Amino acid sequence: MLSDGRTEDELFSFLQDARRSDLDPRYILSSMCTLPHPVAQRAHELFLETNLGDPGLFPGTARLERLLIERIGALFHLPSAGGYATSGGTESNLQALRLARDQRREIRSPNVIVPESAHFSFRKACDILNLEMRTVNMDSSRRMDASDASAKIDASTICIVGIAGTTEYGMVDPIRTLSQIAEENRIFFHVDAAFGGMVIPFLENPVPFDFSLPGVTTIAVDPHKMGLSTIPCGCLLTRDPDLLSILNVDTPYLTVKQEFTLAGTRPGAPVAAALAVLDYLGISGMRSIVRGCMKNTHRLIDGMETLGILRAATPDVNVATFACTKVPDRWKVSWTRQGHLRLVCMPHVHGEQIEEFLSDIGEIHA
Ligand code: 0PR
Repeated sequence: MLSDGRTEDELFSFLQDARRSDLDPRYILSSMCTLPHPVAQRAHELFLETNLGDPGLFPGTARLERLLIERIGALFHLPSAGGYATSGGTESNLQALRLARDQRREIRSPNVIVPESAHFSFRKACDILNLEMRTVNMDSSRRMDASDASAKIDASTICIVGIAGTTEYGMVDPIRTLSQIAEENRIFFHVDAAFGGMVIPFLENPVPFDFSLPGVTTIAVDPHKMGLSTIPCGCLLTRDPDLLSILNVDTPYLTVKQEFTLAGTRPGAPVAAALAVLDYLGISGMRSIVRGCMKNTHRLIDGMETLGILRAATPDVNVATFACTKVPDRWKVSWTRQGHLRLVCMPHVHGEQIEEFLSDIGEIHA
């Protein structure tokens, strides 16, 4: 029940109590989010009340959103890409499929080709948009089997989805081959790089996954994951800067007369935060963060295998998986649908924690 109000001290001790029940991030090895970078926090605070849903009131913030899309577009080899800041991967994936569907309105029972490894957001999107989801098998490396994808395409296929950095095993699908298949069949090709989009460009040997491949139509990427931004900040990028306009609805009483976004009110704060991190760290700063995460991932795999706990995959990004069923209690880990132990080496997971984890798990597996 709503009270008659309470003192600020009382209120904040109540809030801090709740906060103390949240888990200590040092022991969280299951999350694809991380502690926001200090410049992200500072930028976020500066933009608290900004609403990108009515951009005419916040032209400065709206400019930052355009800059964020431009920066990521350039990182993805297409500075002229279109796009906007979403609430995260789920919204980006939903909007991408919506674009694909609305481009092919003449198709009566549309289907989408999605790898088995896809994030569950595709299930939600297909449900909402009334699309048939055709699931593609994995190959032995846990990447999408491109020939199975090809075999599942028919005249009612409106979209192929590839994943650059799978949620469970950290694999990058054969995006180049899928791009060719999409081009040959003239089908919309969406790349879900929600996780990998802020990792792959900063690797020593990046695999092609972006607009450098001519078949790629749209890309989802989340600054609130490896971009060290505050939550919520995802981005949907489109090769054609005008593509999103097919989703336009009239918004007669706003400062802009049409919008293509899913949400109406949209926070500017995490967008400013995402841009702040990218501009502050730059390419070399991001490379160094990604290098650290990959180093920890490889050390974790080596350390576990030395203990006799074998890897389930050799990942392309910072997700490590193992044939293992027991983990010491204080560590927060996750398990894949196939029952593998899954550990994500996010920027908040430092080398010391990896060593501590290895020593803890070594004790129970001795
Ligand atoms: N696409 C991929 C490849 C993803 O990994 C995720 C989320 C999404 C799309 C959906 O993104 P949003 O959750 O931003 O809508 N991957 C993580 C997952 O579901 C998200 C996550 C983050 C989960 C932190 C737990 C957690 O503590 O596993």
